[in-house]
Amino acid sequence: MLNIILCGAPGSGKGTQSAFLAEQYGLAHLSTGDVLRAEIKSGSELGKKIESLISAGNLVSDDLIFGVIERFIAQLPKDCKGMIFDGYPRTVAQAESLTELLKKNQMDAIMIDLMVDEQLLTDRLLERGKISGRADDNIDTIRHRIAVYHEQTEPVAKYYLHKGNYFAVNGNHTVEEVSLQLKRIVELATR
Ligand code: B4P
Repeated sequence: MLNIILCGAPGSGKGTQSAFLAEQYGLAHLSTGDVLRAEIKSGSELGKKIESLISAGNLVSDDLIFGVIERFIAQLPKDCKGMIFDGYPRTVAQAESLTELLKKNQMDAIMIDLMVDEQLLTDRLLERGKISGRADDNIDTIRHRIAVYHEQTEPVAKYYLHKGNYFAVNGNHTVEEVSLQLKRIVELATR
């Protein structure tokens, strides 16, 4: 089974490249951001709590995310070729619980880190904000999200680096060039 964790700062292209990898390798795609936005759209009480966190540029709780992941893994079809985790884990606690959960299911994963310069991240998110209607795609929230990323998500890269299944990709290039780099890494990792 090919399981890929795609990490990176906000706007690094996780969603964009996960769609490519899911299509290329026939993987089940889980975007925790999409699941959270769907909960907001449902208008539930939980969705309202999530909305206030996301629109302020903060992460939602590790417990809530873990429930999402458990449900996703439990409902995978028997013939599933693998999974792509898009934007998860975002904290070391999330990474530790994912390692445990995968181990319990006799699985493992490789982690790919999309590295993008800060100015480019901001430019991309502001551009996306023109059409996305997302409450977190404005300059103040973007700055806060990048700060949260440095504080809470960057240590996740070190966690996987120590585990020995870490790959970094230069995400400053065009979508097609980044996809090509990802393909090379997946082929190298699965050889
Ligand atoms: P996410 O939905 O994961 O999204 P993101 O970080 O904003 O963007 P992504 O990296 O996917 O960028 P995209 O491909 O769209 O997170 C949203 C929020 O949900 C988080 O801030 C957090 O509050 C919450 N959340 C999610 N997961 C969580 C977790 N595990 N724990 C706690 N909270 C969680 O690309 C951005 C733009 O750039 C697009 O417009 C795209 O077209 C463009 N682009 C992409 N690649 C490009 C390239 N190579 N060149 C030019 N443009 C490019």
